[in-house]
Amino acid sequence: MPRELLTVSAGQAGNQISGEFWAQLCAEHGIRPDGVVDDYPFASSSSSAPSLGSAAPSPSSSSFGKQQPAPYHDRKDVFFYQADDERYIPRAVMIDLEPRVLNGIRNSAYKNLYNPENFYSSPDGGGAGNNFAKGHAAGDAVWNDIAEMLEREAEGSDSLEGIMLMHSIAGGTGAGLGSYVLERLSDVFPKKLIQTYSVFPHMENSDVVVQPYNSILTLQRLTEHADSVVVLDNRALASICQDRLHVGEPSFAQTNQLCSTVMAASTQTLRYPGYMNNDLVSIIASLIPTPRCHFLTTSYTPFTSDKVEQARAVRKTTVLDVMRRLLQPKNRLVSTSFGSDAKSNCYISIMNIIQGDEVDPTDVHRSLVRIRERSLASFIPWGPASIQVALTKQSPYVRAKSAAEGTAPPPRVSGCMLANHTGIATVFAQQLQQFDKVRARKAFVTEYQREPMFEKGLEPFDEARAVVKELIDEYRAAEKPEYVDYGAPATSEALNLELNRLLHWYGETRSSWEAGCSALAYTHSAVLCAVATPLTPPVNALQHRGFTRRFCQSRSVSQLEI
Ligand SMILES: Nc1nc2c(ncn2[C@@H]2O[C@H](COP(=O)(O)OP(=O)(O)OP(=O)(O)O)[C@@H](O)[C@H]2O)c(=O)[nH]1
Ligand SMILES: [Mg+2]
Repeated sequence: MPRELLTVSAGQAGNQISGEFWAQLCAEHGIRPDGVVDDYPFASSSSSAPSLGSAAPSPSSSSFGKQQPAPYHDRKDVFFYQADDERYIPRAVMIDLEPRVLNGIRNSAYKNLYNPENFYSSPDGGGAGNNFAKGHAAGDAVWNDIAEMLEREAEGSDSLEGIMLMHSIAGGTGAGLGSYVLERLSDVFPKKLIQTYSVFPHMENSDVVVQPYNSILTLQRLTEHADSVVVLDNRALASICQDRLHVGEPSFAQTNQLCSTVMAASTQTLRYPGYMNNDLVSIIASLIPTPRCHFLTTSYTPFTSDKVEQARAVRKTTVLDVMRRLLQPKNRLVSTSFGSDAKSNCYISIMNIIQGDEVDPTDVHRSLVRIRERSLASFIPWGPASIQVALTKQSPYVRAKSAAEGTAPPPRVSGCMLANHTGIATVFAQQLQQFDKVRARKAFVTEYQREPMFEKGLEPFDEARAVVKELIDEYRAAEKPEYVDYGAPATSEALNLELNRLLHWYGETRSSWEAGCSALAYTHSAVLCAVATPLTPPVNALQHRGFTRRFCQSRSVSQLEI
């Protein structure tokens, strides 16, 4: 059964990244900018036919209709649905309070891809002027229109699994209206997973003076209303462009291509599924131990870009090289390797998604041994340290297209790491520090006081600050063994309540949850799980504490404890 996803993008950054993301998905699923499945030259040139390994036999020319379905095993329906004329349409809703960016998408090469009913730009078109409170207030006026689009898309799906919000946290629309949408989503879709891809501002090179206010107000909502937040940090994106791709002043088009590459790779196991990690809940649940610590960092290697000349070069890639590079801070899309407490920073969890058609599982095992020997990753002291590895196929469409067009082929092996890393607290702490500076001076608050949220005073700033401070404290506490008892419910009644809250959080019933867990424990092959080891005492302690069992279980069966 397909587990579909719906994307919602808000504001300039959100919509520009969304545009790139959908272009990337089209390329990876062989869908043309008008939604028609492309006639790829798989059959005409056997030398350019993608090698898919034994699981996917080489297609015969007769088996190639327009849909080219079976041999490629791609799930277009996770993100797209088909119109009556069989064109593929993105399950995407795009909203903005000013028309410029959406008009750009409406006039782009992909103008016929999207459902025109799924664009919402505010009729008065002024934007939220970098003011969270203004964007949030606009929510009341525009919510009915947005909710109608979302409900229509949800009703048109067989089994919608989740909603992905793309936005920046520093402006007015993506931050304020995006937060409003987040707050309402959990009412309208209480059982759906809510994941966000949130652009964090470049701290030293900020183009928005009131960014700290907007960021802290948004971080509060991301903490309280999202199940998982993938942090895309503009500072890290800029330094990857500078250091790895040799671009002095990267454009948003270039940084957004990095974002879309990582976003596509992080959903690769859903779109080219194997036995495990083929729905969002299984990915999120094994990375996130407690509801609040749900901010994920990503790394990717090797970055290539058709928008950057130097990044077109091909080099030799191996599994070990990819897995080693994924642990290097310079390949992270979050700048976490700084700050006085960098030494105590550690991983709570790691999932590596390795893409390659001929990856030898023993190479993965060897790489993990090497990572352990060299102590390349330090883990939390309160649970088993393990790296989960998911192997996936590369998109055959991308390879076939590059072969047909004579352009550089995609790397033989590439990797994306999703990680829960305590260093993320440093990013929040820096935001808080900047916030405290402007808040102490009450700088620029009059613009906010004009909006309903602040008409009774500036308390909403302080409430947001308190939530972000607690989040930082919890991530820092997670670096110590005593975290197992952090905020532990005092009575068994409270523990039960907490447990039920966690169950609700995954939108699952207790029995399917338990069943899912045992299925997870005994499924092997796809992720190369080692034989399940008995739960170690710390895992039992975590379960007792009410940590999500899937998190605990996935750690006890993952490939190798390091
Ligand atoms: N990575 C990336 N960041 C962007 C992009 N566009 C804007 N930003 C960053 O996003 C923040 C500003 O948010 P925007 O998305 O422009 O603002 P908005 O949500 O449209 O809100 P208003 O225009 O104020 O109504 C700044 O930190 C920008 O540097 C983009 O295309 N990519
Ligand atoms: Mg804008």
